[in-house]
Amino acid sequence: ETCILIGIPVQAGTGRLGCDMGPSAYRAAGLGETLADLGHRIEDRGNLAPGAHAEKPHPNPALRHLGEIAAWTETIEAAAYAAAGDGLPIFLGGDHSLSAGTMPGVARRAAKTGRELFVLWLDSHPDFHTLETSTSGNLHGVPMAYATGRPGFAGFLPPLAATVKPENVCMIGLRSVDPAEREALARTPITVHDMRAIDENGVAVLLRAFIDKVRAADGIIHVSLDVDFLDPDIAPGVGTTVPGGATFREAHLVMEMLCDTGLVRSIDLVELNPFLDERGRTALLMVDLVASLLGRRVLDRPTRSY
Ligand code: DIR
Ligand code: MN
Ligand code: MN
Ligand code: MN
Repeated sequence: ETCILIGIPVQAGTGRLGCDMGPSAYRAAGLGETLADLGHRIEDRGNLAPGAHAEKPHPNPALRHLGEIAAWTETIEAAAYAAAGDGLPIFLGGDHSLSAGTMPGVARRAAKTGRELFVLWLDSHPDFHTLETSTSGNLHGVPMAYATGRPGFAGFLPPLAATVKPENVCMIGLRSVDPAEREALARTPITVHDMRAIDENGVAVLLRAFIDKVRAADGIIHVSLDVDFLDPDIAPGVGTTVPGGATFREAHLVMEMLCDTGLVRSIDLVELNPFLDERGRTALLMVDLVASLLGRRVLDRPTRSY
């Protein structure tokens, strides 16, 4: 497998600075070397940068950096489309607004190759706001709404060449959902599993159902992993910690089950904020999770004190 690392140091989608250091932290934590040790070919394409942009006024005065995020989205979509044709891209964030580019880009590639694209969204948040409903104004709260084609983005974010089908999206780990997002999610076929669903069923049962659905459609999987999917006790390096997140074993089990499918074709690693991290422990945990996703077996995992 050729793993293509693409740094996306976007932080304009969040309320606090530091996510721009994410790609460096993943490289310093040994992501490339770790995957190479597992037998993968590594191609590091460096970091993306947004094109020139002007800020755009929008009727929602809370929105921040809409012009900048639009410029990032255009660059990211093109890079994602290209990389998905060459190997397995791993997008190193950067905040979650980058998924407004990666999901449409890999969706366009999937459409071209005739494969059905599914998205596994691992996050405490659904990021399902439209530009109208965002109250924080932080555009990391909108990528799923945009990529699934909810209205209101035309003229602000780039027109979509390909959308993600909402019935192909499965969210696991939710525990911070804004009222407007809850109402909108109830009106879509997106599969939504909150933390209670994990507690009651175990994450394996939920993920198995999703994997069965992907297999039945002969589909491929894009994984979007937000650091705040994880419990803040094990992953403090993120701007929006929410208590009660996935445990170390729940997260690794998800990755191990995904690995067994062989169907993951692209991965977002988002919201890592190295400025808030404790001596790189969150970056190292994220690297270990990707290693589990790409072939490291439980008995081979090095003992690490994070
Ligand atoms: C939050 C999203 N619902 C907002 N927060 C996120 O700002 O609209 N944090 N995505 O990671
Ligand atoms: Mn700006
Ligand atoms: Mn998110
Ligand atoms: Mn989140």
